[in-house]
Amino acid sequence: MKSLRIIGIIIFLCTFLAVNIACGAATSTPAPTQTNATIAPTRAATSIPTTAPTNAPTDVPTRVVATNTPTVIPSSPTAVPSSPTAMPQPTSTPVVSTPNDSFTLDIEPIVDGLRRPIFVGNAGDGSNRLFLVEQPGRIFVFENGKQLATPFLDLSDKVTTDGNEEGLLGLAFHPDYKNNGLFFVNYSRKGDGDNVIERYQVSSDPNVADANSAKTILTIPGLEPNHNGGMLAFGRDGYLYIATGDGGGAGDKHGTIGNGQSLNTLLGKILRIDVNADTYRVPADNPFVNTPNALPEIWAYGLRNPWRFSFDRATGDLYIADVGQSSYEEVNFQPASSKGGENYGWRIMEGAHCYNETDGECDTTGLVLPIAEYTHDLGCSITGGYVYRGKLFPWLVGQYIFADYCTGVVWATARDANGVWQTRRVTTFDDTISSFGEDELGELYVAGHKSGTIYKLTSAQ
Ligand SMILES: [Ca+2]
Repeated sequence: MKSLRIIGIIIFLCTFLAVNIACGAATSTPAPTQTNATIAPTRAATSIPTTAPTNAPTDVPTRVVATNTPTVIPSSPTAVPSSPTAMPQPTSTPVVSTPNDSFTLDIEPIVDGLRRPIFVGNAGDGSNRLFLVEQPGRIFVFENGKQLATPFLDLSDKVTTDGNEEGLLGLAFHPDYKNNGLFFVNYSRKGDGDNVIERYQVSSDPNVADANSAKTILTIPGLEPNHNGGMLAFGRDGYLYIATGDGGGAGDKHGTIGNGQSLNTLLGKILRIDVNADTYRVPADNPFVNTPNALPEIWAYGLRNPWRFSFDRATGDLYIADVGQSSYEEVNFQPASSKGGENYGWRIMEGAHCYNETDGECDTTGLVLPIAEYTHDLGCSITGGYVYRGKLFPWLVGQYIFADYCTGVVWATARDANGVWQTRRVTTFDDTISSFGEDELGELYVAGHKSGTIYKLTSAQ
């Protein structure tokens, strides 16, 4: 299971979720020691996997680089007070276990034969079914230990996969799905590559969605084929959170300050909207509702390609894994008490390091640094996971699990007794990890992108 892959393929794999120039960079410097958020490299670059995947991607982004700040036209949002459906509150006090180095994680395949799976989700309706998302556009139900033959939804005709990072990228079920049957998808649209957030409803068959129920909620210009973000998730406040990439290319060379730092574009952000109406609304307490020339949908900014984020189901804390440029992959944290508006730094910083230094200056005032980062000596593209709140592994409870797409290295992050974030490497998975997923009980799953396999997380001692 732990065989090695050729280092050359790392450069190739980088185009997925990461950046075109990200992975080949051999100039990464060792992580500095002044921040306790830094993960010290624990293995040399020479231990990067050395076995080539058999179906390496062939699609290369070809669209022209945009040189101007894009014009973003949201579908007539209005900042009005609203009454979102509240998520259930946690019933137990969150517990962070003490890391125990005698335990490690493993994965056990439960489904194979999928086409480039990129997400595993659940409907929160008490069925504990899993919903397996394929990048080319299909969603399958996994129930009672089996994948159902008929897709839950097939968006293949709408979704483009021209770019390696394009496709059906995100899925989230409405907090009241059990009663209203509504769910949301995020995909790259065929034709123009724009990112579309669309609402659907289940049919009279609980295992098949009504393909004709599509309602477009929000369209975000895709600019270039890479950096599309993709993640959708509902917070405990009942609002839909959306991850958007910085518009693509490399270095966020859009406009004068880049899209990540511009409050005038939806790109390079976490957005927060109220979808309890056919036309989405902007929550009145979004951080930039009253800021001139700022788009009110923005919840947090300064992000490059926050492919996967998640809420801790016990605390409501938000973890955002942001794919780096050439040197650093990072995990960002936002406590549940946050009022939003955090600037996570990109393109001023990459991880905890100055990136876009103009005339030798790097103004880091007000920027929120990551709680963990790793260099490209250890991988090429971060895949954010979840804070474990399941029952199978008491030793893992309260720890945030994430991985690297290229190397399969998996880490766990949590605060120690002094409140300092500590990150340790827990294992290495022999697959390209495109996403984690959570079932209704809080157990975790892993999507193997190239292999087409879904795994359940298991523990080994
Ligand atoms: Ca950052």
